[in-house]
Amino acid sequence: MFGIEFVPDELVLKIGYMAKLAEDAGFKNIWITDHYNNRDVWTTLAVLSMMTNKISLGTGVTNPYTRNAAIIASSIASINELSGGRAILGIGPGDKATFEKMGIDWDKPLTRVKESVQAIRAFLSREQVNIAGFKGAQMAFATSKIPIYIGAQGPKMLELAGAIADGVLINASHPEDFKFAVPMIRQGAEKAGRRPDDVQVCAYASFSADKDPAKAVNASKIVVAFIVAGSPENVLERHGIGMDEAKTISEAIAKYDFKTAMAAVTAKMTEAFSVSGAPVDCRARVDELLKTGVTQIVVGSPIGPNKESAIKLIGKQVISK
Ligand code: F42
Repeated sequence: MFGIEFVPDELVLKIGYMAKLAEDAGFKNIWITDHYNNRDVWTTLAVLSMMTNKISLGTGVTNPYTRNAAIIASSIASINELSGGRAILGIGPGDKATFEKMGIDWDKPLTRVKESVQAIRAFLSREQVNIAGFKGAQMAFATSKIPIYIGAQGPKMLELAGAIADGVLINASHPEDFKFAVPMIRQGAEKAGRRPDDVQVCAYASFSADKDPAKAVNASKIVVAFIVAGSPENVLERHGIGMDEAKTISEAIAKYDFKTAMAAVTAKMTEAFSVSGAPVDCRARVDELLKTGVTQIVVGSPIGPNKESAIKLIGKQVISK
């Protein structure tokens, strides 16, 4: 199954137009990112609810620091009502870098995600909520069941997702990263007495497709540069990338010198941190990912050098293959 990520960094109506293209191209799920400096995720999902008919619509991902869990429950239930039962909640600990700029203290992220998911589930079942700091709060309207997916990278967060979530969204594009992550998710599920197969595993990948493979790879470079700059040492090591190479990129990004950052992105880096190339190359990588236990491929930024034509191309030559 294929999903697609949209970053609301352009007009919400434009995203609505691309969402409809994605639905017609055969994607089953749309994930909208949540960062304070882009358009609002809930406004975007409301518009998408009206502009699409059958595709599932999710936050990919919201967090319990910038949004209170009761408000998240109310918002996702509203989207579920508006879309005719198509809502999925994606929630994660949030983005450390943006929190620092907002003056938000990233206190106990694992615990916070765990308790928030439990509270949101209780809110959606219209229970009186007395956990996670709530004192008897309760929703005034009912909703049908909404799946909850957790955005996770770290071992403990992956295990938590296996224990309590309906699915996991993992920001990675290479099979080696899933060989590391999938056993942790399964272990979390088993420890919690669940069936590991009941937890969906989504590869939230940096994806770039074009008929011209060189153009596709080139379009992925800026996204790959940011991933390399933000990756922990053990992840870089897993892919044979040196700390010195990563440092050149992160120093250039810190100076907003994106030209230097992109020039320092090597073929090894695009191979490790993106699914990019001609449709046939992308399909080959998709098949490798599916073999590791991945159940949904999320086509993430940049999608391609030209988003609209890439959505159609992926529909015809990757999804339907
Ligand atoms: N973040 C956003 O803000 N917006 C988005 O739109 C977004 C999309 C997205 C999509 C997929 C995805 O996988 C991630 C995405 N993210 C997005 C990023 C996400 O919110 C997280 O930043 C990212 O997943 C990294 O989280 P992580 O899994 O690495 O978890 C962090 C918190 C971590 O350090 N985890 C550790 C681990 O091993 O998993 C555990 C930390 C721990 O145990 N902490 C203890 C606790 O209780 O929290 C406290 C320990 C102590 O000493 O205090």
